[in-house]
Amino acid sequence: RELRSDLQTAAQDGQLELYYQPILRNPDATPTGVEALLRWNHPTRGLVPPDRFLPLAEASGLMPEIGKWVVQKAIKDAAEWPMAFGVSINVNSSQLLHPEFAQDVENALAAHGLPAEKLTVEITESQILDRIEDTQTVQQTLNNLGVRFALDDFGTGYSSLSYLHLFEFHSLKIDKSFLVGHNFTDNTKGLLTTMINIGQVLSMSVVVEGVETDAQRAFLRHSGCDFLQGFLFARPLPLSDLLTAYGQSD
Ligand code: G
Ligand code: G
Ligand code: MN
Ligand code: NA
Repeated sequence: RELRSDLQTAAQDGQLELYYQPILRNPDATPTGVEALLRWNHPTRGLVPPDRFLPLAEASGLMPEIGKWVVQKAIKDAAEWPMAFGVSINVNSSQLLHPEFAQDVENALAAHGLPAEKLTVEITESQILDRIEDTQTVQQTLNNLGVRFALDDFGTGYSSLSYLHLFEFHSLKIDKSFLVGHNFTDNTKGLLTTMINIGQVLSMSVVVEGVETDAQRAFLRHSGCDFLQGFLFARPLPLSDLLTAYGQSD
């Protein structure tokens, strides 16, 4: 209703913002990149999370425009910041399958001079269920440029494993639900070990998301996972805070 019509002007009025959450190498926790996470600074409601407004954007046909803004802003920021950080963006199927998506990405990389290898596109299993061939085609086009793909929220989809040989993923992001919101049991550890092994066997970089405790970090140290992401290390940060925290060190 009201929120939906507000969204129309949000992009033009500069109300959308990208937050960046560091992704760190395991085990030394050196930050090597960030994930871009969309936020809406609503003039009266404050910060609206993407889970609230992305479904509205989708329903009202605003997703292509918002998605294009995300692509351009993330690539611009990554080209300009002084750190050697790559950037990951989240993309849903309507964005990925939009006829201009690959060209928009290529244009933005060229316009800002960001090497394609610095960009990772995160897609979830549920987002590639419907149109496998079309998705493969876009992925191929972008892979050829050097852009990387990550399978996001791994472990939560219907048939996780079939995607691993149908698509070319550079990295596997193990969903935070394996760590967040419950005890860190032997079963959880077994599941994590198994999923990490799948990524290793298939020569993918494995990222474990949702690392919140020292016990989890200690377990992951010898697990074979390549990268860590979670509140234990850093929350999603506005660009200015990211630069303050990491901009001097590199
Ligand atoms: O940042 P947070 O945990 O609130 O994000 C909630 C969900 O919104 C996550 O699943 C994340 O992937 C998704 N999301 C965040 N930013 C974007 C974006 O720019 N585009 C799309 N399509 N999804 C996003
Ligand atoms: O679906 P996707 O993996 O893109 O969603 C990423 C979301 O996970 C972000 O919105 C971010 O805020 C959230 N997130 C990142 N690290 C943690 C964490 O350690 N704990 C919790 N609860 N959420 C996290
Ligand atoms: Mn993600
Ligand atoms: Na995820």
